[in-house]
Amino acid sequence: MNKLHHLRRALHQTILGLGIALFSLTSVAYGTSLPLASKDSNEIPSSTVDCQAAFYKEAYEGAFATLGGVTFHNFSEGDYSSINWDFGDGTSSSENAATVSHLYTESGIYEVSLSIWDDNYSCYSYTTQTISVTTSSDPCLLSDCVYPGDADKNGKADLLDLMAIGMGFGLTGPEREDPEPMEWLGQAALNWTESTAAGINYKHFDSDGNGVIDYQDIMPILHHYSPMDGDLEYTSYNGPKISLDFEVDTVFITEDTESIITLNAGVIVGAGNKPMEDIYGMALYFDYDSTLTEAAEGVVVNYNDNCFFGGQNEVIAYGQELRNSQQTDLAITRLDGQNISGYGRVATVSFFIIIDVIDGRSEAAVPFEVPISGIKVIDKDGNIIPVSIDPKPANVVFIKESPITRVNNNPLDSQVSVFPNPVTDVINIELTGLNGEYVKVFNSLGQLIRTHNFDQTSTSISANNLSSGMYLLNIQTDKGLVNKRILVE
Ligand SMILES: [Ca+2]
Ligand SMILES: [Ca+2]
Repeated sequence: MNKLHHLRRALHQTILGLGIALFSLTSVAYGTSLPLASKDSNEIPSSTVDCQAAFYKEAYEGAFATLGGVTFHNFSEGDYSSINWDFGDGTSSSENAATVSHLYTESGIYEVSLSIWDDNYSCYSYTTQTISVTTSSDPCLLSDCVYPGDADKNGKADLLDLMAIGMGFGLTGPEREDPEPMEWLGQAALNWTESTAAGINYKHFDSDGNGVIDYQDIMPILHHYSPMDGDLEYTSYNGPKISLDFEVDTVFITEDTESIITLNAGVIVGAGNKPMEDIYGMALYFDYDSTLTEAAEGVVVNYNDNCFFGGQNEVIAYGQELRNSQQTDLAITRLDGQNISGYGRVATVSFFIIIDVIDGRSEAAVPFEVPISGIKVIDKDGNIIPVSIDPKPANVVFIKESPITRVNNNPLDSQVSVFPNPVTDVINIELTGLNGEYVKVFNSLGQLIRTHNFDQTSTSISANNLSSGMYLLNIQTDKGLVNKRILVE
């Protein structure tokens, strides 16, 4: 291996020195010893581990090179007696020599394979490599290039591309020539046999270029990641519903509230009367005010292992917190090529909220809203399944009780009276030694119900339109704010 490695490096330097951009010349392919898929299956031996096919390729130096000449160096090992080169352009050679030269007459990407065996078939080995032959310095003129991580070919890498990996999971095809998975540049690649319904070849799903679609292909997506975008183009009013549901709707903040609290929300997919039918993957993102969440790991997504989508080993589930973009992306996909139907909670999203930040806000009630901003649900072939979302975003309201606790310390508090409490008809507010400016009335969800102006030192607010419950009054005076709570019966 070391020798080869040095040789590869030397070759690379030679080529760079010559400034020839015809071929990438640095890869060596090793075969694995395979049971022989023989022309005559009766002759398949029990053991075939005696040889290993290997070769590397080199642009032919001199004038021949400009025409597409390649020299193949045979580095196979073991006691083999027969050999076959398939140059990928419809020609082949059985010349058993240390080097074999071949002239390609057309630009293209070719899959070159080398098979070796002996007469008894006690050894058989096969290896393959992709090579590009072009007189242009732009390899993307040869094929629609792979940008590692952009499986769906929309120009960026995000969790929609992770769904593509779920669609093609386990499929194999030609390896990419000299793949650079961590480079965001177009890489020529041979087409695979399979394409999606939308006409995207599966080679784009093999983001690391090793010839198989699997977990390793997630890394280039994350490496080149951009936040999901797009809006709700894949939603439909009648579709099964997807929602984010908080476990609480109101959090009352007192002096005893912990400095960080956890808000959990379920990602609810479908319902008993309208389940999801024949789905394979889903991706969505939701927006939130990240100034309220912890800087490190402010949002964590946990897949629900017991949900209808499948157990941990049957899916890829991934949450990507993007604090600067004030959003978290989420994707879940199956891996086995089979659609699934069902409904229920598929994941839990935990937001870690900094209470000091909420305390520092001037409002008595601080809403934390989390709208779903993008969503795409697909079946196993990549067809879109329209779903609906709740027009009203998931939300939790933080209501500060601490200012009320501090009422005793608020010198203005005794100058403001609110009565009667509880109230049925009319809320009266009277000020002593203060001039009123306005009153804001919040319900227990923290929603602003109305704003009411003062007639200098007093005002009356009808409670007839208010449903029963606790209300918070923000009473703004010329000398400061006073909060009062009142119960409407
Ligand atoms: Ca993409
Ligand atoms: Ca791969």
